[in-house]
Amino acid sequence: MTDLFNACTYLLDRHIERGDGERLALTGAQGDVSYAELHDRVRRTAAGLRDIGLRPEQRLLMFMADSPDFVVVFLAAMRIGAVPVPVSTMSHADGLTELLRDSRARLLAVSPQYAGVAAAAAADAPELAGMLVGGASVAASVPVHSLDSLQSLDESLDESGDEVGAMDKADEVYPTTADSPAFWLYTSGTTGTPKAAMHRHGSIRVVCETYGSQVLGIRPGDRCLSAAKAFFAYGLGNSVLFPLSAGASAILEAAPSRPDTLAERAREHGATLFFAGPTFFANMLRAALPPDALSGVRLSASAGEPLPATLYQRWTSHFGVDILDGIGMTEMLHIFLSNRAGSVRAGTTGVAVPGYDLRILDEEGREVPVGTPGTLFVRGDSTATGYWSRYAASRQVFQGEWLRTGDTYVREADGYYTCLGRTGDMLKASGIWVSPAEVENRLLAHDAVAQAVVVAAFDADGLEKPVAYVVLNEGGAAGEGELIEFCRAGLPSFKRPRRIVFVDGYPTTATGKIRRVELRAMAAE
Ligand code: 3SK
Repeated sequence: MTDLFNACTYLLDRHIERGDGERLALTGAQGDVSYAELHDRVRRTAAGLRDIGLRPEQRLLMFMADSPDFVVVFLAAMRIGAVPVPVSTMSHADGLTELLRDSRARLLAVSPQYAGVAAAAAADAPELAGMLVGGASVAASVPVHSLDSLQSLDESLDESGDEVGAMDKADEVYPTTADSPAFWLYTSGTTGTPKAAMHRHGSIRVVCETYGSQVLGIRPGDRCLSAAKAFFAYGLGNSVLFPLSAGASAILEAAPSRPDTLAERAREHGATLFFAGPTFFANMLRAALPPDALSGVRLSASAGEPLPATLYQRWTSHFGVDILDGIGMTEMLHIFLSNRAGSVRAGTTGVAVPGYDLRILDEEGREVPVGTPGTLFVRGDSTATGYWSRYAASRQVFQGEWLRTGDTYVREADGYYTCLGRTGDMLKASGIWVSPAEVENRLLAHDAVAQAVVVAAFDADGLEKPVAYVVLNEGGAAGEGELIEFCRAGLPSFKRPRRIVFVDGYPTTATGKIRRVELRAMAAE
């Protein structure tokens, strides 16, 4: 018989069984929650979810801010074999309706600040049977349950002395195995319609025992603070899976991430691990935070996009904290290629995380030699089982044991991997492949440049040429001609941008990735 395994008990009950219930699990503006309290709230919520009719494998869409309630609902749903689906809290009502309809969710759990948007979205979701709202009440087209009363349901039963019902019932963990469906995460990449990557209970243990334990070295005394929110795979690992797997603590911040507020949270709550992406790291420098703003942090991690070497150097020398740049994917749940503490090579994504295999293939599917660019493929046990109801897209991405990342990479002789951009973002200038990342890195080496994104645009002859969108540093001054000359001086001339467009920021996806496709369209106008 296959062994039973439930990700909720893996993340939570183990600490209680070891007598570590008094340890701090969650902290932040909404207060402290110990492992024992979290365990209790999760068990009550699990029983409450069952009572209101949520069944194994049914989806519960979570439109929730980073908060103790987020963690409780996510774990409680998995405990009863249901499938939580955290989605971006930046969605508008029509986007949320699309996700409700696509996932055919039975329940929608909402933080009070999003109840209005959620109620509007619910009106057009025929499979939805109820809403679960923390705190506030809201009028909706489906029955609305309060998260607080759901958690107190079993308390009243307990008091009545009914020992067989109440907490015994709350203790029932649905008999899942490592392969049972656990949770979904939507991804649309930088283009395209949202697709739900379906993850197994076992994937959670895999990422915790590989990247969490062997790269971050996460331990009970750690306090994790993430600029990426928990509805995003990167944030879910950083703020929920890794800290709970290790008996460590998560610092949760419901408000949108801003450099000043996160620095304040880091100080207030003693962050030791800090997670963000390159744009956030650049914004921290622009916010002119003092060098000791992250003095308690032992390590930072970056993902989402490649971290340019110059940004790595500026940030680490200002804050005195190292950054491990890595790459993950929603489809792989978390980071599978990363730099390691003590052997960072700035500008690279490092080496394979233990437990993952990598290969780089050319357009004909042949492995390329060292130093030759190609598309990166990854293999590992945290791979999603596929996309929900997307057969063609699943076949393109999940290729047997291997997953096609869609990123162009090159492996150097020393084994380090360097990202050259999304496979579709590479451009050909003068008939030679140009990596946008290489031109961006050159621009970033200029003192006046804070951020740079290079895309392909056609020139007057209909030939593809690089165009750069540049954000200048606070007080930085540089003209178009100067930056083009700066690139010509540091790169083969054909790689220099032919045009520089100065901007204040970039169009981004819900998870903060730059929408290059939009910049390409702008460059073509
Ligand atoms: O974008 C990434 O690099 C990433 C990292 C961790 C988990 C998920 C993603 C998409």
